[in-house]
Amino acid sequence: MSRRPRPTLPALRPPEFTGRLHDARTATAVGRLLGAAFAVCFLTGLVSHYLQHPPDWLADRLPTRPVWGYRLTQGLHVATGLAAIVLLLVKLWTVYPRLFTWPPVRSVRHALERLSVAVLVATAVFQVLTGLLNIVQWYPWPFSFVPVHFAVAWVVAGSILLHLAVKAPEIRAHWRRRSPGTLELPAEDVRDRRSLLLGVGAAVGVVTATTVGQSFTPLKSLDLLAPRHPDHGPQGLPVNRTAAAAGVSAGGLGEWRLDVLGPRAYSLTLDALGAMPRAFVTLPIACVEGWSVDADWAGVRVRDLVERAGGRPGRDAVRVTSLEVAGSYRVMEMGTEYVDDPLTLLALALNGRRLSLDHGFPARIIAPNRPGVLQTKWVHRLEVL
Ligand SMILES: Nc1nc2c(c(=O)[nH]1)N[C@H]1C(S)=C(S)[C@@H](COP(=O)(O)O)O[C@H]1N2
Ligand SMILES: [Mo]
Repeated sequence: MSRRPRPTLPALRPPEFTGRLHDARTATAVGRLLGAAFAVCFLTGLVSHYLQHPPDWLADRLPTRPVWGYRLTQGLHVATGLAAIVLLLVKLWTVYPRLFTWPPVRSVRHALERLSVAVLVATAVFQVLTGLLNIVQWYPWPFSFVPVHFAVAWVVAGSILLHLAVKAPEIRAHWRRRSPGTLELPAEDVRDRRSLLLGVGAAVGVVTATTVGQSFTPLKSLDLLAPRHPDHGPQGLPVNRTAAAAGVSAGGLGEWRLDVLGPRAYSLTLDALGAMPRAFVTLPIACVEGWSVDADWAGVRVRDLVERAGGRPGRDAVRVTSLEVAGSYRVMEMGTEYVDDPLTLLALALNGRRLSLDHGFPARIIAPNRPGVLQTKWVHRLEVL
């Protein structure tokens, strides 16, 4: 009788990955697209941030042209952010086996490199997820979205730069399919990689096509997955914050007066305001949450109101206060470029009809190249600064 071999305990070994395309060439190809999406997203995010919170030296220099500038940059911000979700998932799939490298740490340099990748992955996932939830206006966290999203953007940007520096040799070696000095990759991998990249392109295409119509209105009929449709809302325009949510009710508006404070302060009833020279403009509302649409507005030029109060358009900024009881957008300041612009109105009518309560009745601001959050509704006071 032969002796059976003694069963041995399985050695503790890291898992093996036999699937293909977890290689540096695929990581580089997907990483390039992801890097481009993040770069556009970051830069357009900065534009949005500085239009909303300009430092003092910039506040009176913000350009009011092109009128659709913010609409374009914010549309791109949300579109590239959504595309980045797809690309990030694919990129993580490509590289996840490296999570199990053995031994986990080879040197101090290796440990630092892995730590930097951990920071990059965590912040990138955090950033696209909070952005996604923000466009559906769902805030299941205890912090305030805007400052945190802004701060983490810098960490993501810094981590990407560090990652590019650390991985530069690998990226260079795999930038082209046949970079000089690299091993020839198996032929079937080349074919499958092409299929993977085509699939990624198709997925990004579908996500973009079914969401971008929320701001790129020629594609609005395809807008199936975006939270907003540019046409759906009272007077043909979506509403972000309703009068009810802002604590503004029609009942309290009987006594409404517009107060214009300045060297020659005055008050106007709605009838008196309506009797002033009227201007007609077509301008978009471009919401930071990524929807935007053009509308026809009629109202009184802010410039005229300021002049009548003894202010100097082109030299004076204006503080605008809403009837809204509380909320971050109750008070807004507008730099001299906006005040002076003939397209900046205290609007009284939208798409041919008096403003509805949800769109800011009795009066609201509409200004060119300006984030939606600063197009203050239910205005009752202008202060020349
Ligand atoms: N007073 C006040 N005005 C406001 C807001 C607000 O919360 N309070 N929301 C702003 C936002 S986020 C946007 S996108 C626009 C939308 O205008 P609409 O609801 O008329 O489309 O109004 C802006 N005006
Ligand atoms: Mo908005």
